[in-house]
Amino acid sequence: MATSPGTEITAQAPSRRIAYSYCRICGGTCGIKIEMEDDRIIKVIGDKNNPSSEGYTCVKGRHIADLIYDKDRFLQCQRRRADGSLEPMATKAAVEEVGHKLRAIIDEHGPNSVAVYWGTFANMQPANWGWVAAFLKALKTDKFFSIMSIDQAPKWVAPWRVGSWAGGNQHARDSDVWFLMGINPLMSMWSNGFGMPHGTGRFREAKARGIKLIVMDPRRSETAEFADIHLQIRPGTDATVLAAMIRVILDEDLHDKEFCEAWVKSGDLAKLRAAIEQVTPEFAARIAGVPADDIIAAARLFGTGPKGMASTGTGSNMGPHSNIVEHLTLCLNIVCGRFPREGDPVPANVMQPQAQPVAQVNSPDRPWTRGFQSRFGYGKIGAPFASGSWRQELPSMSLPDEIMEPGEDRVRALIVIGSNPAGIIPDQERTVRALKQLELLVTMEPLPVETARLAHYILAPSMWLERPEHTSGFEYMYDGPFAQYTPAVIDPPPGLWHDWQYIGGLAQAMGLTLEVNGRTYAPGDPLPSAEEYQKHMAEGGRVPLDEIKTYPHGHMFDDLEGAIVAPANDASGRFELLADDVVPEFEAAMAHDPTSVEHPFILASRRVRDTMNSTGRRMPTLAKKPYNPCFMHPDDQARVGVSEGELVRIASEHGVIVAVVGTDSKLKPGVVSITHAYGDLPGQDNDPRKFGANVGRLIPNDHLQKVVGMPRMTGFQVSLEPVREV
Ligand SMILES: Nc1nc2c(c(=O)[nH]1)N[C@H]1C(S)=C(S)[C@@H](COP(=O)(O)OP(=O)(O)OC[C@H]3O[C@@H](n4cnc5c(=O)[nH]c(N)nc54)[C@H](O)[C@@H]3O)O[C@H]1N2
Ligand SMILES: Nc1nc2c(c(=O)[nH]1)N[C@H]1C(S)=C(S)[C@@H](COP(=O)(O)OP(=O)(O)OC[C@H]3O[C@@H](n4cnc5c(=O)[nH]c(N)nc54)[C@H](O)[C@@H]3O)O[C@H]1N2
Ligand code: SF4
Ligand SMILES: [Mo]
Repeated sequence: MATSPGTEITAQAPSRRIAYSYCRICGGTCGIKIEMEDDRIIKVIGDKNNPSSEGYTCVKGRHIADLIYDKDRFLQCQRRRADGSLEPMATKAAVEEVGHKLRAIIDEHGPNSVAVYWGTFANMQPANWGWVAAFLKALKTDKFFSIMSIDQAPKWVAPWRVGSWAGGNQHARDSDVWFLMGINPLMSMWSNGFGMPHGTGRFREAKARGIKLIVMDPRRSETAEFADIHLQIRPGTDATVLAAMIRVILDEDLHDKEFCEAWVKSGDLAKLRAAIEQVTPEFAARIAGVPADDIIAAARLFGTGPKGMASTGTGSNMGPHSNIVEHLTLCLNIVCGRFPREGDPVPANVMQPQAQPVAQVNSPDRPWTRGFQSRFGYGKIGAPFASGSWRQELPSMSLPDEIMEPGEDRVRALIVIGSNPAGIIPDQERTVRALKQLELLVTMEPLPVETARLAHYILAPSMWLERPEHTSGFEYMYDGPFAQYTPAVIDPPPGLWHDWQYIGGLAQAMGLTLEVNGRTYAPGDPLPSAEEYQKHMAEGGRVPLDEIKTYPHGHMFDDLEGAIVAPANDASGRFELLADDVVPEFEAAMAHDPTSVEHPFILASRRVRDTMNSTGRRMPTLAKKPYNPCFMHPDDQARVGVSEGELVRIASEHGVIVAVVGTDSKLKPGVVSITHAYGDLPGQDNDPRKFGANVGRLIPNDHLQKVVGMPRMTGFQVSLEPVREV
């Protein structure tokens, strides 16, 4: 019998295989089950057997392969020709050419003429941390910048100025109350002490266990839906509400007197109380636009505890007085004594060494006043008191000045790792103008985003599932002692390197010797393989990597014992609740009154599920629309005279953008909310329906917050008017 045409051709069945791994698009690190045909990913779903994420994934994770196979991905390194077009280059040749150019710039202008910019996807690969730290050290440059200084940098300022508790933090798992401000972990997976939520299950469990939730957010966010008390404030008014809550707690004697007596600088409690004398719940209610009774109820609920902390996210850390918001959050936790005490258990680390918590205060310090001081008035700042922290950086908002202002140590070359600064640093026009003045802009970037379109060289990296990786760097985010290792599920496109290999390669091409994880790599030395390096990184962890590898779905190491908080060995440290240099900022925050200005709307920052900052924004399988709507309450749409899908002109004190109207009835009326990292390069994005709008253009580069220069990215006044299309 003759075979029909086609049967012969398919005689060899495609080879199918299943792999387990975890998604690395956001900090959720959700377990995934990957189906492949002939080594090409055809389907990704949640891994039900992953004990951390329990099968949860979001649309981004399920479509991770679409990003990896994006038709616009750079499959080779690129060099820009004089006519502006790109030409592909062999990887090694590109690395050597860039290395030699960097060397020449440093030889002529000194190490501080070369800067490094570190972004979200540098951070999402813990392998980068050691290599970049070693690279910066070998380069001898002070010019390191990262997204942290336009993200949650007040978390670096406040604990240095107030002091920090060496005994660690309390955990939501066994707390009675938790206060979440300006954070939406159900969507962002950014947990900040609450434990990665992975869908609504964890919140339901926590609520069933009896935890009370206070959520402060101008939007009835996915997280706020679970709140016992939702303080739907005007954006930018967090500090006033926090001050009023502290006032209620002190006046009603709900604070932890013993803790304050032992650990707060003598007289500081009275000093703080005197400073908030005017900030009654009624006063805060008027500023924030919420009932005074709700502020009082939130203060009582939190103050009664007895256990549980207040924690903040970007919404609270991006406002006009963000240093003070974080300061008062810390004060609230201190006043209520919400820290583990001597003898209390602290959760176990798995792949990280277990630090010994101690029941004492690390006294305030101001490390930014020592060492390198930039021409623009900044010292270097990094995470306080974190053991092994390598980040010491300058504010993002000073990068344009560093590039554009003539001077001895002007930045002439910039190496960008996993970031899109041309799209995400506020005051986009100024940022882009600066980037265009660089002699050398090199970006490690898989996609033709704004920064890549300005770069002289693009070093094309591997992407998520093309790398072996483990979760050691995310341990602090999990709800329990979880760890997972994943091999590379597919190979990177031929010839492409991992980001950290580019760093190692650039160093070698520059003649630099790097010391990484106790090993030395001189020019010409072979770099470790990706698997070997994962092993180096796991050295010193509590559970050996080989054991972690036996659990392909990851494992909750519930048997591991945590640490016990040790008695103080130096009880002299004290928290300072209102140091002299904090007072002017504090007074300005308390004077903040958004009701006193003419413009009728306040803009709030937000994230959306479909995209990770600028990643995925024009991916039709991910983002429902290729633009970022300006979300408005239906009442506000009627007020302005616009409806969903129409265009609206948004004007701030600094700039004007045109966006497409979206509807969100969960927003506080009077507040509009729009996500960042959309739009295009200035002058190239005439169609908001195709590209969206860049919110950063509404924000001035005014270095608003002391120490880190955080700009005001939420809680600023805008006016809206319809754009009549013909
Ligand atoms: N899907 C998705 N996930 C992400 C990201 C993403 O782009 N998409 N980005 C990642 C990054 S880089 C980060 S840093 C984290 C951030 O994680 P989160 O801080 O949780 O970020 P958001 O989801 O924007 O939540 C911030 C909340 O603050 C509210 N808000 C805005 N202004 C104010 C204000 O003035 N005061 C108060 N109290 N609330 C305010 C907003 O309405 C919003 O609900 O998320 C990460 N995860
Ligand atoms: N107005 C306003 N501005 C904001 C914010 C806001 O809320 N409002 N949020 C701020 C915050 S919190 C942050 S974190 C920043 C985000 O700023 P960025 O970190 O710059 O934002 P991303 O879009 O996540 O940029 C990451 C880049 O890495 C690329 N990438 C993806 N995978 C890889 C990889 O494996 N290797 C490498 N080398 N690159 C990869 C992506 O294509 C993308 O271009 O934006 C900040 N800017
Ligand atoms: S992007 Fe989605 S699937 Fe991936 S880790 Fe984050 S929440 Fe999980
Ligand atoms: Mo961020």
